[in-house]
Amino acid sequence: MSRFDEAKELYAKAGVDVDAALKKLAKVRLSIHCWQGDDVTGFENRSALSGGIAATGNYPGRARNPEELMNDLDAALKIVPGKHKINLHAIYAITDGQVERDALEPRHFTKWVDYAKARGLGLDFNPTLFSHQKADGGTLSHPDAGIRKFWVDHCKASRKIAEYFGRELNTVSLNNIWIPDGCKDIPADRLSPRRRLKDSLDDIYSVTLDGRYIADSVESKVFGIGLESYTVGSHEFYMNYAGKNNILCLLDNGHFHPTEKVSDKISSMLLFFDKLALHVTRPVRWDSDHVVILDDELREIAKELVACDALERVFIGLDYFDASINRIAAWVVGAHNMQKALLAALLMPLEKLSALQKEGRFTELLALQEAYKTYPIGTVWDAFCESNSVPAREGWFDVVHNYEKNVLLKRKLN
Ligand code: RNT
Ligand code: ZN
Repeated sequence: MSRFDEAKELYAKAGVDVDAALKKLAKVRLSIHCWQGDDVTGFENRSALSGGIAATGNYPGRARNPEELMNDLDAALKIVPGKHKINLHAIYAITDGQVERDALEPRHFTKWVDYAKARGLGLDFNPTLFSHQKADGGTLSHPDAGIRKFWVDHCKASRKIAEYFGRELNTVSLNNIWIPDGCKDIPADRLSPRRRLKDSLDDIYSVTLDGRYIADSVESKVFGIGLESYTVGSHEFYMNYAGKNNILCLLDNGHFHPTEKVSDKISSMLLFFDKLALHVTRPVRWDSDHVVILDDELREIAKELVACDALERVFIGLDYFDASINRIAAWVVGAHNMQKALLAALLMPLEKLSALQKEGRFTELLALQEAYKTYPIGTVWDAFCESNSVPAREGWFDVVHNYEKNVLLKRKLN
């Protein structure tokens, strides 16, 4: 009997159908963030990354143009099992000469649509409300009406682009708004900026688009670098805004207090919203956006999605940017870990465990949950990779290493 068959038998005894689990896993489309490929730089030739976020490190081989970024994405996608989506930011528009962000149109993204079509991928989208001189003192909550309008127009433009992606690629494209607006020190007035943000959002969402092709979300945050004391778009702000306006409230697991867990929020969100949008990252001491590893919280997030039977109701976006390691490996490690966490959850006999909880048999519940952690998940993962023509275990690393040698190290940054 093969190792895989043995593993299947073991899982069957625990009440888990491995083939059914793999089928469900194969359907999950992750939204893979393009911005890991170039440290959130984009193609605008503009100022450095701003907005209270930071990509640290100077690993060689950053993608410098659309062609390089697409090639690098291809290199990563080849070793991530399954069909996925690419998450774009407005600064990745492919234009002849500079186009201001409020003037962006679907036609500035046709090359990405061609790229996605040729590979059977979906596309998600984000307006970029940072790394721009008009974003220095705030964006959608800025005191100056002219600056607010510029960003409102940018967000309106970006929603049209997302709808275009959805229509062209026959998917629902998520358009997620995140703004950096906030204060370094104690504000005198917390209310007015939030009122202005609310008005800006009302304006942005006053345009009705086709829900078959676009979903809208707003992303909250607790603080940014240089914006430590006040964040206009806080969690309470967006939860209320999203709930009242029938859009999605995106949860980024780097955007909460260190002991506050997104995994615990998922069931509550799903009770009140049709869909849920996530940014999966790894905060180390702060919103540092380290590469996602298979840690307890990632596993718990995945377990909640599976336990709530929400795999078809969730947009799972990866969101980290590590410039200190090979960027293709960073994509692969994070995507694999998200998939492994989902697989681990799909391989748990959750109904049996829920029954134990209901019956108050908590000793058994603890013992079993711990026992399943060392079941042969790796063997099932290897089989999943092989059936998707992806090298099993760490075999993919050689592929990345060769790509680094042959492609990345030949790029000279000037
Ligand atoms: C910033 C947010 C936001 C960004 C991307 C680049 O803290 O997490 O989602 O990471 O839009
Ligand atoms: Zn995020």
